[in-house]
Amino acid sequence: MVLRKITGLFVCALVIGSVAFATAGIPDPGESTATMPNAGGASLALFNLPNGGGNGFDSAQVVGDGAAADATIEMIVRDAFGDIVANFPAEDMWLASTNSGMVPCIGGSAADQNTDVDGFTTWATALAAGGSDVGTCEIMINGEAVFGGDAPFALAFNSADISGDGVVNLVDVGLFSGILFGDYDFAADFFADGVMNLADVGRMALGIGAACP
Ligand SMILES: [Ca+2]
Ligand SMILES: [Ca+2]
Repeated sequence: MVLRKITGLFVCALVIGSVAFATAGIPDPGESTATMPNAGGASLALFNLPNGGGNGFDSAQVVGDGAAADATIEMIVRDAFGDIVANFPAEDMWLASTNSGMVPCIGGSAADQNTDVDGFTTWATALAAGGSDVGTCEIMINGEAVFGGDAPFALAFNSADISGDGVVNLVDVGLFSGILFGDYDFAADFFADGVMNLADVGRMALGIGAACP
């Protein structure tokens, strides 16, 4: 009788514990898996513009080398029980840079689409973002960083919006000129080959006037 009571209490505590720490259908940052299947282990860079006119993830570059690379990110969202979370909203899944140097417009680094029936989503289309960051890229779900799969990723960001205020204007041109004629800074190495030259000027010119939607 006493044993039965104790067992009952124990089961009760287990159930309450499970409810507290895990809820079916809620994405879990450890069970969800993010991968960058085509990166080949290289550190990559992605050029952004606030209006989404920067490079898609399949047009990333190897940092300091400039070689073409594919930084497309794929994710499968699962809950704490390992079950697929389908139709999870795109706006609740976003990219963040570890030093917060990459500054997305509102919703500008969200996933491409809601998770499908297999819990699958991607980051392939260009971000709407400014600023730069040479730290790692984290995948956030509901504000929690995913650590399942290969996340975080060696993906650096820069943008013709060097100042990170959501618009490319004369302030950014001034910052760009300072780097072009001064010390090297990845923040303005838009064609990420480790040197400042006409390729970077071209991307700066492409960005002038671009603003967050
Ligand atoms: Ca700016
Ligand atoms: Ca360059």
